[in-house]
Amino acid sequence: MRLFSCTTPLLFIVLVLVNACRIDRVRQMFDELDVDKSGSVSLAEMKPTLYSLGLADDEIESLVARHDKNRDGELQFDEFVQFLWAS
Ligand SMILES: [Ca+2]
Ligand SMILES: [Ca+2]
Repeated sequence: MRLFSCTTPLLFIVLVLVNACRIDRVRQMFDELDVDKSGSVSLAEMKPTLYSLGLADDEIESLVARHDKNRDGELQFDEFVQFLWAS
């Protein structure tokens, strides 16, 4: 029980740091995909990367449409995070 109470705050800090690192990596990936630096990732910007993962046009368009919550045809950062979590 003592061990649990001592390690819980440490475990919490580690989990926060791990998640922060992941968000940094996701942000870096998003910024690299956002070639025109518009603040969102278009289909054209995503396709080369997703083609390299073996996805076809219809699969890419379906995936993006499913996560494009504001229906502007592009993924903003929050939509991109949801897109990655679902993939
Ligand atoms: Ca863009
Ligand atoms: Ca959008």
